[in-house]
Amino acid sequence: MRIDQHRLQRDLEELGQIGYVEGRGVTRLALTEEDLQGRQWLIEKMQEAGMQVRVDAAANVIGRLPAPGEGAQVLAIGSHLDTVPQGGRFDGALGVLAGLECARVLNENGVSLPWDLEVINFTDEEGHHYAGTFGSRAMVGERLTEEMRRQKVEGVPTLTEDLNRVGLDPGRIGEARRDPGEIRAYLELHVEQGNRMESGGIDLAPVTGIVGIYRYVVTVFGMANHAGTTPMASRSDALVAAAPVFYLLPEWARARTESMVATIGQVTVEPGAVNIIPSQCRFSVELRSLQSGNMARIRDRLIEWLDEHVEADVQTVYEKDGVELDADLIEIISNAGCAEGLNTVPLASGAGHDAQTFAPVVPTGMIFVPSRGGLSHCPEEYSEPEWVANGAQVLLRTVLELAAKDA
Ligand code: HGY
Ligand code: MN
Ligand code: MN
Repeated sequence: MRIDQHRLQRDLEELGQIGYVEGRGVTRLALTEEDLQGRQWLIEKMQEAGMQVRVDAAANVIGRLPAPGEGAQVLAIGSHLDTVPQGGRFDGALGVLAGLECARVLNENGVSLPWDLEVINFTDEEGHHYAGTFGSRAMVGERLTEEMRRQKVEGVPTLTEDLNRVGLDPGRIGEARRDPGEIRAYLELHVEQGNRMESGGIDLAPVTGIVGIYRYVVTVFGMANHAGTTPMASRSDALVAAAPVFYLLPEWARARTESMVATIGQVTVEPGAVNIIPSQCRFSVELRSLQSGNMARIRDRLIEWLDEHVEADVQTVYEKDGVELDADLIEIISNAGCAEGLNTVPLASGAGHDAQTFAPVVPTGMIFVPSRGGLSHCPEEYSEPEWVANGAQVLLRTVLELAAKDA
């Protein structure tokens, strides 16, 4: 049984046009007009494939191929259609569309599985509203009420506002929760978003673990004053006070281990006028490592430095620990890759994924295919049709292998 790689390619290209702007890649920020268009496109494709489709209380789009008989567990295949600003057309989309393709092929071949098969598009994986992986965390029952009210940055609605806007009742978010015992396994196909596979000639990677991600917003305070009449010696310039952190943080990360990374991706200055000395400098701090201890030590070192040198406030956005993925699924995916004649090497993920949410409560497996030049979260993000087809075919094989095991 083979996936239809041309149909999958057409889907990726068609979906890739939604939110696409020449030279600026694809932008489908969670629950914006473009994301809603992508969702509607997916719902129609799922219905064409004979799936029952519903939208849950967290706005997750769930397509279902029911098993014969009642009370079966669910095998869930998922990822996300939302993107980062000016992103690519593979991050997230590949996992959802490959799941859809598997459902089609299984349905077309009249395969009856021992569980319901669900294909899920999770809401706001990328953290447009706040912390990311929102839809999957709602599905495992994380308490999200407080987070849903938080505004990440000026101009971006809260999740509460956006869920209301799309006709959902944020007060019923708890209804998105699924009992982990109901889910046999969660599988996610994703582009690697790094260059180890292409440069290493690796065709297919079972993912062994996903990094932890610790995120903070730091605000350093100074005092606004006239940029022309205030002597340098009597300034309290918030940007100048914060500046050493922009150099020190990466140095601290470099000094730790290879897998430790630290990023300051957003910096804003207030009041933000050319002729006013900044009174506030607010910046994001993101730490990632497979070992949570690494992140905790850098977090503590940063707080210590801030306490010693400046007047500052540190807000914890979230602290997600690293996870290991299911050993049995790693083996099944490895065997499926080898059976397809692919150079199959297990790898850890430096990117976060919805799989990270499920791994602690449900057997979870992830499959990587190469990213050209290791590029992602940018318009240049690309994976060859052959790589895409390999990943989808291994995903299908993994489903069939699990079905044979559970029959
Ligand atoms: O940030 C990440 O690692 C993921 O792409 N959301
Ligand atoms: Mn991403
Ligand atoms: Mn992703």
